[in-house]
Amino acid sequence: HNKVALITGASKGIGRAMSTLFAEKGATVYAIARSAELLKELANEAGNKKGRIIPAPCDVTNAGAIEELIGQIVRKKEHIDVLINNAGLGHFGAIHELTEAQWDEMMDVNLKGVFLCTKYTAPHMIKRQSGHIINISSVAGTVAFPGGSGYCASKFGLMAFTDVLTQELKPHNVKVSVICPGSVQTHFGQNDPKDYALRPEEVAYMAYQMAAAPEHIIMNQLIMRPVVPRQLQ
Ligand code: NJP
Repeated sequence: HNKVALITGASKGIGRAMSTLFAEKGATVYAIARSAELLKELANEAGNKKGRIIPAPCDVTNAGAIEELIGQIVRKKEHIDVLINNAGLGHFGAIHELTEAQWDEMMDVNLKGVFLCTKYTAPHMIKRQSGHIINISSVAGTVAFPGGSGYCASKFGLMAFTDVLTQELKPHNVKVSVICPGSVQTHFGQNDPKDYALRPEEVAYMAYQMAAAPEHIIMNQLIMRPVVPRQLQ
């Protein structure tokens, strides 16, 4: 509690569940996503929690807007304890079906958005010699599969980015972690999620465990998958 967390992709799915849980635990959450209305609703729902959710409507691919948002938070003398880079999306299909616009959107949100949020947050964490950056990657960042050319490339890229940051920020006492979930029941992707898929609250629970771990412990990487019922295997 009394911690400040920036969570991207907070309007839906995993980001929404993480924002709610962190506020329940007493954190001040800056909820970042493009849908201002959804963020407002989320903040109102969190009204009776120990912490609070502050809507921060912003597109993570917009460098100027992200720099301004993070600058504003820091100017308010808020420290940033946790940054969760969660905003992301996937387009799936054979290579000849994937459009250039879909490719660019995945690279922009899944990689450039993470770069920008991290670039403007890390200096404050380095200054305080404290902080935690948690990236939400995917099992698709550890195992490639047909139809996932762009998505897997973006998430494998995020794994490399995470690895570099872990090494760069360690001397400054800033933790860097990554969570790689399997299927989660959210708005993600084109298909209806399987009913055995992970629930967003379950990913949020694990993100909270990482962020709340004792100072001397860092959980670097978590791969979490749903247990698929035997008859479907
Ligand atoms: O997806 P969804 P998830 N700027 O679609 C936001 C990874 N993952 O919760 O801007 C700012 O319900 C969007 O908000 P809005 C996945 O790769 C998932 O499942 O208002 N925000 C919304 O809040 C991703 O990294 C599964 O439209 C932007 C959020 O992102 C993370 O989990 C499996 C934005 C997406 O909510 C969360 O995805 C897996 C932008 N430019 C990994 N663009 C899974 N669900 O199965 C989008 O392995 N957002």
